[in-house]
Amino acid sequence: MSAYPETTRFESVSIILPVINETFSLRQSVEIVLRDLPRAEIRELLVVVCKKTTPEALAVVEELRRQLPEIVVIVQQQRPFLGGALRDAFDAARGSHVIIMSSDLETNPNEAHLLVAKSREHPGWVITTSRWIRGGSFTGYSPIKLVCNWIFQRFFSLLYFTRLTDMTYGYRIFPTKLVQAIQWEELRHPFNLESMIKPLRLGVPAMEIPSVWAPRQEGESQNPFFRNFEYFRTGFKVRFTSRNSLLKPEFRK
Ligand SMILES: Nc1nc2c(ncn2[C@@H]2O[C@H](COP(=O)(O)OP(=O)(O)OP(=O)(O)O)[C@@H](O)[C@H]2O)c(=O)[nH]1
Ligand SMILES: [Mg+2]
Repeated sequence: MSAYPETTRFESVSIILPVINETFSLRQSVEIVLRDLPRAEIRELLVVVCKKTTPEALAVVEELRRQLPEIVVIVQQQRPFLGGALRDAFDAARGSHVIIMSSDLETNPNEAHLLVAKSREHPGWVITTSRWIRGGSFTGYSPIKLVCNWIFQRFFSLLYFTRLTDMTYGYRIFPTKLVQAIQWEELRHPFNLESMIKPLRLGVPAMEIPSVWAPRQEGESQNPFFRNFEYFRTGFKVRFTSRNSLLKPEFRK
């Protein structure tokens, strides 16, 4: 049985915003979280950029850094893809907690303060969002994607004996010490699933709050549809790996 480092207090949050082609969506995401969260509780906004980030998006990132120099931290990602971006930001985070979200408005920024509110009540838990529970919804999701999503969710909840209903949706808050102790492997979008199932297998408590999903209005996704099937490989691998190997070597028993 491996013990993960526990967190007993909420102090502040590092909000991770990976950016490729978002301009007004990124600006709006930042405005909304600043409006809804007490400034003293925002440790930093970790804006993650890479070689693929467009000049228009970089201009907005730079403008935000000039306007909010004390909280905007630009992370130049070293590892590739979305999982790489989030993992690099985990390493940089200094708040007691981290939120992973998108900057394309598909993870509704109006809900970030609700994640923080639950995290204050349960600082040691992973608080995650679901579009499938009461109060959550999908608008403008293609019917085929919706059916596949439902099947994926049922499959993963059975595989992990959990009541969670939306484990592939990457919008959640974690204790920073936890994510810095886990041995992450995924570099692409299946990181969204890995970041839920590794805490689950370690025995970290988790709960969901509802989320209202709407499609992005600018730019396009970095995740072609067929790649969604790679989530199964991640799901199986993590389910049957030894629990001890889920943590970085220095945290293993
Ligand atoms: N820095 C960085 N950001 C990324 C990378 N890949 C995706 N992002 C950003 O991460 C967020 C989520 O990525 P999307 O490609 O929209 O993925 P998604 O919405 O989960 O995928 P779909 O549901 O398939 O559309 C967006 O704000 C992207 O711009 C990456 O390699 N590096
Ligand atoms: Mg998206």
